[in-house]
Amino acid sequence: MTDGLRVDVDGPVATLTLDRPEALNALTVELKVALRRELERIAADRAVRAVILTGAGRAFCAGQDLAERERPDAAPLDEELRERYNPIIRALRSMGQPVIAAVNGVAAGAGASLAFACDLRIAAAEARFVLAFGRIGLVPDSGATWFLPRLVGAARAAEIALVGDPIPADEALRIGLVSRVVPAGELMTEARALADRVAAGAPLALALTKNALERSWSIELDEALDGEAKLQGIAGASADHAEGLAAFREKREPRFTGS
Ligand code: T3D
Repeated sequence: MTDGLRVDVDGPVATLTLDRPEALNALTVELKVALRRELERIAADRAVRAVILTGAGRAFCAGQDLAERERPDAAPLDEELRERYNPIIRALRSMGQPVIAAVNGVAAGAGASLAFACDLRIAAAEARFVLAFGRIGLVPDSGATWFLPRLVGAARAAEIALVGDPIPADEALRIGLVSRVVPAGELMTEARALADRVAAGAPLALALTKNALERSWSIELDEALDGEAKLQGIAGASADHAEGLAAFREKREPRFTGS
């Protein structure tokens, strides 16, 4: 591991750890390339049914590595976003497996955006979110302006993005930015327990659910109803649906295969 990303696959759960603790896991080109590559690889791996994204040391991720940005050969900002950041966000949103952000510490700039783009967020009590862009004269990116209003509503999103005060974990829980806050020492155990529960679900149905939730933001109710009927047709024809019915009938846990 020289690119700053640690990948651990244990049973049906892949854990991706941003691992540059000396720079609060700030995102270098190498780390972004590795993260995109691993997300795309995992998306195609049917054996992986849930993903945990976390950070090593005291931070989740401090966003763009600012030392690298000051290098004369750094790519222009818009190019860096199009070529490196946006594909990571798209990969997180398009992969069928649910992704859990285990936010162990500060999540700043694009590091906060990464957490926002995950399907579920649980945080250590010490975690905080910092929309740090304004302090360096930039606009929120990597999906932050899209995710934030959807996660916490327009008024709070505006306050977070325009005022820029750090959001501590308890506040993040209160406004719905994270769904659980746990003591730091329990974060990974909790994240794994959550991942195991997700991984026990029917993979196709979960992927379709993730897709339907995503689409719901840009369509009217009528289209959503039609869409649900279509997706239910697909899920209903799956072997996993038959297995779910059999398990119910036989009063046992289902064993889903993803087919
Ligand atoms: O390509 C592009 O630029 C486009 C994409 C942009 C997306 C973005 O993410 S822009 C936003 C970039 N991120 C930031 O502006 C956050 C900068 N960091 C901070 O504001 C603070 O470090 C934190 C609020 C995250 C944490 O504060 P604190 O007091 O807990 O820690 P610290 O002392 O500031 O940092 C500890 C070390 O990490 C320190 O190094 P040192 O002095 O011990 O050698 C610091 O320089 C380093 N560090 C923190 N953030 C970054 C970083 N090094 C490189 N890049 C960073 N982003």
